[in-house]
Amino acid sequence: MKRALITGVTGQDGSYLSELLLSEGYEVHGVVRRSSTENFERIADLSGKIHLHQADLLDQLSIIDVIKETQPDEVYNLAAMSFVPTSWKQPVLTGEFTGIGVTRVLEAVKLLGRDRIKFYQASSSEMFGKVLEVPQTETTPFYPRSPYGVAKVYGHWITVNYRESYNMFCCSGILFNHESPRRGREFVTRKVTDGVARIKLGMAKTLKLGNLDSKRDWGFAGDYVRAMWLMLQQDKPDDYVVATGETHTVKRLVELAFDAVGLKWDKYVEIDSSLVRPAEVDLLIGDPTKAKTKLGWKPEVTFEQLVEMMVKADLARLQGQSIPDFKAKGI
Ligand code: NAP
Ligand code: F7E
Repeated sequence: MKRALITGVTGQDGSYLSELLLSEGYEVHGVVRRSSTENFERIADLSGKIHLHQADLLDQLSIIDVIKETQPDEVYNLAAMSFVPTSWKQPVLTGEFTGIGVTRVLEAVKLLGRDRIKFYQASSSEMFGKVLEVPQTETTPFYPRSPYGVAKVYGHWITVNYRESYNMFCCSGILFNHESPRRGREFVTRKVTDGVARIKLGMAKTLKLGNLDSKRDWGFAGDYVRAMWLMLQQDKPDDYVVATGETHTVKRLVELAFDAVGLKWDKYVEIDSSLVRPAEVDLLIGDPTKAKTKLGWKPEVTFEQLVEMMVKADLARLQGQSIPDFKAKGI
């Protein structure tokens, strides 16, 4: 039985990846950080099926201890401060978690299993920022536009560097935006689907948003964790762009979400200039050709299906119904 260790197991991707690995017969271990209240909502269904360990990406020894204790075959480094606006408010902390934190995990892997443990780093399309090429591929130069993007560029290159310096099996997945009913409510897709459901149910009157013109390449998180796993099943480590190859504006997202409940978006949406970012990433669109040809990966859920799935899940949750089971195919 293979053993996997996931940092960031309580996050959106950590929960989907845990389900995938369990279905593939893995023993799954997850890193959780200590807090005064437990934040295990997304992995509540996995209680008793996965093993949780306290550690923190800020604390080198805790990462070494958890790898020593769990002896994983594969380490998925998903933990990060992942909300872009917060990275302008807490740039130093973001650098520590999202950037240097990667080195801490890599150092622990190097110390305890450099020839044996495969490593996945959760890199991001935010590294492309003010894009220098459209669509973006594995060879597109980076031009990050937020402290988060800058920290992810560091995480990407340190992963490549450990692969080249120590011949370690290290992969960087450059993932474009991926969403689901488990997405944090501050991210725009979930903010919109939750807001639309509240308006439909008479629990809110308006929805405040920032830049409606920015464009993103949005996919379904359940599809994207499969790409992470596939990267570590190859003979050689490499880096891959994971995206749908389609881009949509925030405005289109809003239209689709309101359409799903039969309402007209322009009656409810208000622009709040405080939500516009100091520097924006205007046009993200990824070219997933390498992931398609080398990993045999492709997205299964379309943008329209994703928005409808998220609106339905938020309506069900707010009405106290059980949330439909939106697991990815094969999970
Ligand atoms: P998420 O829902 O925000 O989850 C982040 C996880 O990191 C949470 O489990 C969080 O724990 C944990 N964490 C944060 N700081 C930590 C620390 N100091 N020590 C240990 N754990 C810590 O993010 P996600 O959407 O699942 O994304 C997973 C990864 O992929 C992140 O690295 C993100 O930057 C990257 N990424 C995401 C996307 C996307 O569109 N979703 C795209 C590209 C890359 P708590 O629950 O305790 O807060
Ligand atoms: O913003 C615009 C906003 O916060 C998307 C993270 O997972 O994906 C995510 O980062 C767009 C931006 O995600 C609001 O200006 C308009 O252009 O959902 P978001 P993000 O910043 O793209 C990348 C790939 C990651 O790696 C990150 O970890 O939507 N937008 N109005 C808004 N965004 C938010 N959050 N809230 C608004 O009201």
